[in-house]
Parts: sequence; structure tokens; C-alpha cells
Amino acid sequence: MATTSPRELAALEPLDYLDVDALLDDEERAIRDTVRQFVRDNVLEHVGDWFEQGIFPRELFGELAKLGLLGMHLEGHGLPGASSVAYGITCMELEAGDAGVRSAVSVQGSLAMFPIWKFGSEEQKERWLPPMHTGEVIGCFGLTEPDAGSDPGSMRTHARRDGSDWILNGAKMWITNGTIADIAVVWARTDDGAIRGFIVEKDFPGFSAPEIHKKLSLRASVTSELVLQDVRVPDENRLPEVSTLRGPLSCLNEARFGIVFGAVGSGRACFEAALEDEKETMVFGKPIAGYQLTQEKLAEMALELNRGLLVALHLGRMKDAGTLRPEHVSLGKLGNVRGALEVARSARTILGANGVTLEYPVIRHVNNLESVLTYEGTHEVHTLVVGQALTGQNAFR
Ligand code: TGC
Ligand code: FAD
Repeated sequence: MATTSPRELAALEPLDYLDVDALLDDEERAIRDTVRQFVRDNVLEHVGDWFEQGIFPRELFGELAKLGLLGMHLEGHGLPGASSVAYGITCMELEAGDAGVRSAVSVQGSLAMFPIWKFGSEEQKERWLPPMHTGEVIGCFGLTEPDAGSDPGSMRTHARRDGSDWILNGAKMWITNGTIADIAVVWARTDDGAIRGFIVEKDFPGFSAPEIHKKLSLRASVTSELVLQDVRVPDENRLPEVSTLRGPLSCLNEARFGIVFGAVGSGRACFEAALEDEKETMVFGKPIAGYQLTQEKLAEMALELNRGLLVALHLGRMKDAGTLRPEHVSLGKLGNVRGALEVARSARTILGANGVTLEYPVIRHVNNLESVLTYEGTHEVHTLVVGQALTGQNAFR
């Protein structure tokens, strides 16, 4: 067994205490380094201001597209077909910048492009996927409603057939990218009780996407309402290969998988800020790093982050091997988001008062993670998914 002195250990990349890096291949390491550099160059310097002002710069999509990150894990129609692990690592590095940036990419690739890729006609794929990959067309995903969040099966948005068209009525709530999107994938119930997906183009009469303001979380992300008042949608914009709730829920698996990795990125950014701070901050005559209470916090953070990273990587390998099940993703989302929140809150305490200002990244990540805990299935929903998988008993109802 190799032995490492405490001095050598302290010199290692602190997050990668267990040398998880050795489990990546050269291509995965190259993607990680490229995205990490992108975040340093394009996000870190500005994101505090974006968060404070409550904006997401739309032009960032163009920069993300230049790296091929939009829909990167899909293949065909000119898409890169990257591995699930590569996609996960990308989400982790983006979220180390800000969850809002990872959200923008998750929603575009996993929630707007994925349903078209999976359930769309050849014409729809040809029309939409290439410009979505290049960032010329931005998409959003409308499932949640004001009274149907955890229970999307109770949605009220309705689509009525009218000749060769459909007439959509209803409202969607909390929709990422809604106001800046060119198309919305909207899920609606039809008269036969089916749940169908429609590509609603932003200039269709009766459709609007007002932005939701006063959010104190994910502020560097656009969140919107979608309003549909007698919106006429041609049948050619209906996704032909989906007619049940299983359709939209299978899109969520894609985005939730990205969050399993992404949360580790948020936590890591906070851990790094805390490590930096504890070396410099002196209290009662010595650095706070020298106190057992601080070291316990740091050790717990390292434990949580390394455990989270290993779980994420394992799920990624399972996804690439085709053995990943939705309940595995629930376990990963549940554990890694909770872990990241604990790390972030603990890091905030180490920074003292600096921990509450946007001069440091920590409070931004803490606040963002409150949304991450709720969206893509709340902590409670994923607990019940895992509970059902373990017991065979449905405790949702
Ligand atoms: P239930 O009866 O269990 O299932 C209905 C059908 O769907 C199947 N199914 C799934 N299929 C694929 N993947 C999954 N994860 C699936 N979960 C269920 C199921 O097998 C069944 O199929 P079939 O063929 O037998 O009909 O449905 P339920 O009504 O009891 O609800 C179950 C529940 C609560 C787990 C589900 O509805 C749920 O996941 N609720 C949470 C909703 C949610 O996560 N919404 C997220 C909205 S999008 C978002 O938040 C984007 S955030 C922005 C960003 O990512 O950055
Ligand atoms: P509710 O479902 O009303 O839940 C309220 C509370 O009840 C929660 O604690 C919940 O866990 C708990 N609960 C629910 N069911 C049970 C149960 N059976 N047992 C015990 N407790 C239960 N949606 C989209 O469709 N597209 C998007 O792009 C999108 N982006 C979002 C961006 C942000 C910033 C946020 C905050 C949300 C976004 N959402 C999006 C919505 C998100 O998916 C929902 O908020 C989430 O699914 C929870 O729904 P809800 O807020 O209506 O809470």
C-alpha cells in the first residue's frame, strides 16, 4: 500500500483526495480541462454581477455552442454523441461556475433537444436540432404548472384537436429559459387523456413567456411563466412518438443525471473558497485551519464531495453501459444535492461575514442549491422514488 506523508497529501489537488482523476480517460480529462478553462475565462469574473442584477447573458449560449456543449450527449443530425460521463463532467465544471449556467445547458440539451431527438419526427429533428446545437435556437421545457409541480400527471394544460391543428390553453410555471427561448416544448393533456408534447414557437399568437422576478436563488438564470391562450399549433409541431407521462419523465432522467454531477461542482467551488480562506484567516492568534472545529468541517466536506464524485462517476459509467435506471438517478440527485448543500453551508460559516457577500462565490452557490434541491424532482420526491424501489410500495398517494 502506497503511503503519503501529511505534507504530500496537503499538496494534492484537495478535492481529488482519492485520485478519482485516475478513473477518467484522456478524452474525459481533456473535456474537463476545456470546460474548466471556459468557466474561468467567461463566467467567474462576471457571474457575481449577473447574480446581483438577476440576468443571464443570452450571448453565453453562443460561446457554449462553440465548445459543442449544447446537446453534446446526443448523436446524429450533426450532434457530437459525447459519452454520458463527458456530459456529466461538463455539468460539474459549469456548475462550479454557477448552477444557472449549468441549468441553461441542461435545459437546452436534456429538456428541449432531448424530447425532439427522442420523440420527434425526422423533419422535426432536421429542422430544430442543428440550430439548437449551434445556439441559434434556444429551447425551454414546460412541464410544471402553478398547481402541478411534483405531480405533473395532474396538469391542466389542454390541447384540443381542430382540423389539422391543435388549440392549446393553459399555463406553465417556473420555466428555465422561457423568456429567451425561441421554442417551448410544452406538455399538454388531450381529449383522449393522453399527454402529448408540442413544439410551440415563440411568435405563435396567444403565446407569451413573462419573466418571473424577485427570485433569490438561481438569479443568473431566466425563469418564466408560459401563458397559452388559444394557441394554434400545427400537427407537424406535435412530437409523434409520445403519448403518456412516461415521455416527459424520461427527459427528466437526462437532466437529473447532469445535476448529480453538477451539484458536486457547486460544492467543490465552496470547498475551494473555504480552503483558501482558512489558510489566511487568523483568529485568537493562529490560522483557523489550526482549530479542530475547522478541520472537522473541512474533512466532512472532503468526504461528502469525494463520495458524491464517485457516485456520479459510477452512475455515468452505468449510463454509458445502458444499465442506469431512473431510481439510480434519484438516489444520486438526492444524495449529491443534499451533500453539496451541507458543504456549501459549512463553507459559508468558515468564511464568516465574507460568506454572505457576492465578493465570494459561496452564498451564491448556497442560494442556487436551494433551487437545485427543489427542481427536477424535490428531495422528497426522490426519497419516495428510492423508497418505492426498495419496498415496492407507492407512498406518493
Ligand atoms: P407514475 O405512475 O409513477 O409514472 C407514470 C409513467 O411514467 C413512468 N416513469 C418514468 N419513466 C421514465 N423515467 C422516470 N423517471 C419515470 N418515472 C415514472 C412510469 O413507469 C409510468 O410508465 P407507464 O408506462 O407505466 O405509464 O407517475 P406518478 O404520476 O405517480 O408520478 C411519479 C413521480 C412523482 C415520481 C413523478 O411524477 C415525478 O418525477 N415528479 C417530479 C416532477 C419533476 O421532477 N418535475 C421537473 C420539471 S423540469 C425541471 O424542474 C427543470 S429545472 C431546470 C434545470 O434542470 O436546470
Ligand atoms: P410542490 O409539488 O407543490 O411541492 C411542495 C412541497 O411538497 C415540496 O416540499 C414537496 O417535496 C412536497 N411534496 C410533494 N409531494 C409530496 C408527497 N407525496 N409526500 C411528501 N411531500 C411531498 N419546471 C419545468 O417544467 N421546467 C423548468 O425549466 C423548470 N425550471 C425551474 C427553475 C427553477 C429556478 C425552479 C425553482 C423550478 C423550476 N421548475 C421547472 C419547477 C420545478 O420542477 C418544481 O418547482 C418542482 O417539481 C416542485 O414543484 P412545486 O414547486 O410545485 O412544489
